[in-house]
Amino acid sequence: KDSDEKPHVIFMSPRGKVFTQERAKELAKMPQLMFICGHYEGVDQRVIDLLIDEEISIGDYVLTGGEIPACIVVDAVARLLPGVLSDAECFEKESFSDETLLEYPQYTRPYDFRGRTVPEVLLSGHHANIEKWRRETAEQLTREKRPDLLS
Ligand code: 4G1
Repeated sequence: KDSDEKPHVIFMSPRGKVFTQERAKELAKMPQLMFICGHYEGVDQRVIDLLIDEEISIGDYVLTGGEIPACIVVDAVARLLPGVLSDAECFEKESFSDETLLEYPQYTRPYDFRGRTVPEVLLSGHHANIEKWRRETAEQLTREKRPDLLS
């Protein structure tokens, strides 16, 4: 966007609050973002004190730098901006952007892979049944693997 707008300055740091989809949505509304990252060591404390608007972390593990965390934030924010996703991706985002659920399993060709076949309902052409199968499978998968997402 217009480069004359004051950027919201983000310092990527393990000291920050952990990045979430909620934060991504808020950042997507800002006219311009700027990322500051440490590498090997941190960043001069005066830069942190005087220049940054917020600190964000992507999680608790030791890294060599904040550049990859910044790329992760950029990726999550960019896909929320108009014109970034293709029509197909956009449709998928709308039709199943529950975001509180894991994604349902995907199948492509061939029909039979090492004896494992594609679920019949997906080949039926019955779109309401396909939708129902996807929702139910996504819910079951989320309950099994990430029950924390359901609360
Ligand atoms: C103490 C992880 C240090 C790391 C505790 C997530 C990690 C930036 C991130 C570190 C960084 C923990 C992040 C650590 C990051 C200076 C340069 C900081 C790299 C640096 C859990 C090294 N999300 N890590 N320190 O990794 O920048 O954003």
